[in-house]
Amino acid sequence: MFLDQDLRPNTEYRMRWADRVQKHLFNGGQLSAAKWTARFNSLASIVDSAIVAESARWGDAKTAVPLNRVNWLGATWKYKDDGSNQGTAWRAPAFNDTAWASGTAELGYGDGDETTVVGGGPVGARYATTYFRKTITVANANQITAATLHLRYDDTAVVYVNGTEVARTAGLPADPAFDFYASGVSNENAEADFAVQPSALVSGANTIAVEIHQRDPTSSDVSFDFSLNASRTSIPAPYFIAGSGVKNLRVRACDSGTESSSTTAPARPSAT
Ligand SMILES: [Ca+2]
Ligand SMILES: [Ca+2]
Repeated sequence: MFLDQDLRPNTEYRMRWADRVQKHLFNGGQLSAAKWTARFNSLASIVDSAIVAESARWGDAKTAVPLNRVNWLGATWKYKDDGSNQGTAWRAPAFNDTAWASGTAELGYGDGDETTVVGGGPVGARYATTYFRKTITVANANQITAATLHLRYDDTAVVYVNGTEVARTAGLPADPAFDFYASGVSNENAEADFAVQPSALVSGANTIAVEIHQRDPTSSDVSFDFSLNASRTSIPAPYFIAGSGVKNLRVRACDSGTESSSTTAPARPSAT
């Protein structure tokens, strides 16, 4: 009945178990991260087209502005890629980026894996900084208990949310100048996660601003992609009853997924 538990005292069993773990979880084994990623991507490619239908079915019904495939896959970013000095104003939500170009992630140049190829200046004299901006909408930010941003970058990056720095890769000082090269730091399509304090996010519009810095003027490539995942508390927001007069409420309690029978009770909205 408890085969694994009964066998654990056996030295040979434990060794066999360790061997299997080593074989399958490491060095390209069938349960290694690389193999799982390939397996997942293979399955994702099968349902790729279905996202269009799912978006039409769910996305359009949930937002005032209909969502489309771009919202679910590569996100669209505004970017400034002319080597200009944007100072610090560009990080703020109020900054007007309508004149900036826009494109779908991954953005960058030099690797051949970019969905949007941005300008980088002359070969051998690449600009130090490329700027990216995006506005996202967050509902009920006060319910968010944890958030993590995922970054793909080359060579270094700083991320600001609503004008405040929330992540910076190694090799960059705070507030790096527009002509600052991250000397000696080489990252090729590097991937990293950064925890974001939930308090950095507000209900409504949130501005994500990212600056990518080259390591030197001769570097051939820039990469940028980004995602943000947030977790919410399971405590629902209070439900307020509007209007006047007595309302009949029908309620059900739910404990660990088990619902009670419903009951009805009169309630009167409180005066406001
Ligand atoms: Ca580079
Ligand atoms: Ca790239």
